[in-house]
Amino acid sequence: MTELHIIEQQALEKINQSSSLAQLEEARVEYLGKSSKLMNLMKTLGSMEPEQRKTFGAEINIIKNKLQEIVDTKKAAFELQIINAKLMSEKIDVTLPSRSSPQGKIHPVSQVIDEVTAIFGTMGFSVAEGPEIEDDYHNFNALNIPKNHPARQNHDTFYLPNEGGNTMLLRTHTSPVQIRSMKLGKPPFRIISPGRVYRCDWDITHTPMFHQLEGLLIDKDIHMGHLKGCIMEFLQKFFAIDDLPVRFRSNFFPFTEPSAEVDISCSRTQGELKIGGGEDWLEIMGCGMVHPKVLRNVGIDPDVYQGFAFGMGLERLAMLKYGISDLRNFFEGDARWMEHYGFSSFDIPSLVGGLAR
Ligand code: 2U9
Repeated sequence: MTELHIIEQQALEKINQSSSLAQLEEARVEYLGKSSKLMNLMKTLGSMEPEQRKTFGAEINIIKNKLQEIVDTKKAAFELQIINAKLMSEKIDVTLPSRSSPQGKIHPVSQVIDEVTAIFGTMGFSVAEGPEIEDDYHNFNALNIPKNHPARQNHDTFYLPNEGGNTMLLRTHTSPVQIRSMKLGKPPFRIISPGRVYRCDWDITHTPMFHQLEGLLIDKDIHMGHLKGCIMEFLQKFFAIDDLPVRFRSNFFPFTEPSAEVDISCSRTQGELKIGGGEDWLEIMGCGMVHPKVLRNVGIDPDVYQGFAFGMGLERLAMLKYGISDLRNFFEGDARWMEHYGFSSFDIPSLVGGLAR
């Protein structure tokens, strides 16, 4: 047997005996690597006669390719074995129920925003947004609340340093969003504006930041009948009570005329509040027909277009619908409170999703 065939036999033996990727690699380096016996034989080709070089070179190449092919096949088999073993040990049981605790929750205010938006969405309203840092023109003047108007005192405004001669402030309501939307577009309008508002007030029923949702509808031939119908539809859907009695009580707001506060029927037995079908009334939101001066301020002719507006506090809605007693807990970020009052992010938002919980 020639030296070449001895090397071939030894290589085949070592490769076939290797029982792991590491052993196979060791065999490959020994018999096919740069300083292997096979490669050393190849280096001797240069000193051979051309004819001998041709036959011996071809022979080495055949053996080298044969060994490489066996190594490759064996390597692929080992790799497959490793993957299969990994798949078996890391098996995932897709039928296991999900763990509930590490899952975050939807804050009740976000849930209420989604629910209210869905209801007004069915009535053709879309969501408008605007800045939380405002100037006093958009927050007050345009809404018929001029300087020194007593209504400004009620708003407990956080004032900021003046900017370019403008008095700047944190918006006290989301009404400037509607002012900006009307100045930018053309009637008709059907918008709702949910968002944060700020008032310098801090006690058991007031926090310096809370959430409001206001709505505005401007079109031709709009009257209080439309306002009442829209608000009743909203309240009955939101509280999931078809025949929920709703009362409109006359009030004053500078930006609407006439204006009303809206009450829903309720009962209070032994301190427990139940919404719908009682002898008592509960104030829930405010509304009115948009003041002609406000329409003129944004360039709308009140003899052609009229409309109504409404506003509500979202924490209050969440407290009433979901039985949350303390307003201050909404902003404390206590994970236990969120675990209890929050909503699953897997819930498909629906009008009565919260009640069916
Ligand atoms: C424009 C014209 C009119 C928005 C309105 C109310 C009545 C209202 C309160 C509810 C509870 C504020 O959060 S709260 O304290 N809001 O009663 N808001 S009408 O009227 C507008 C808004 C924008 C251009």
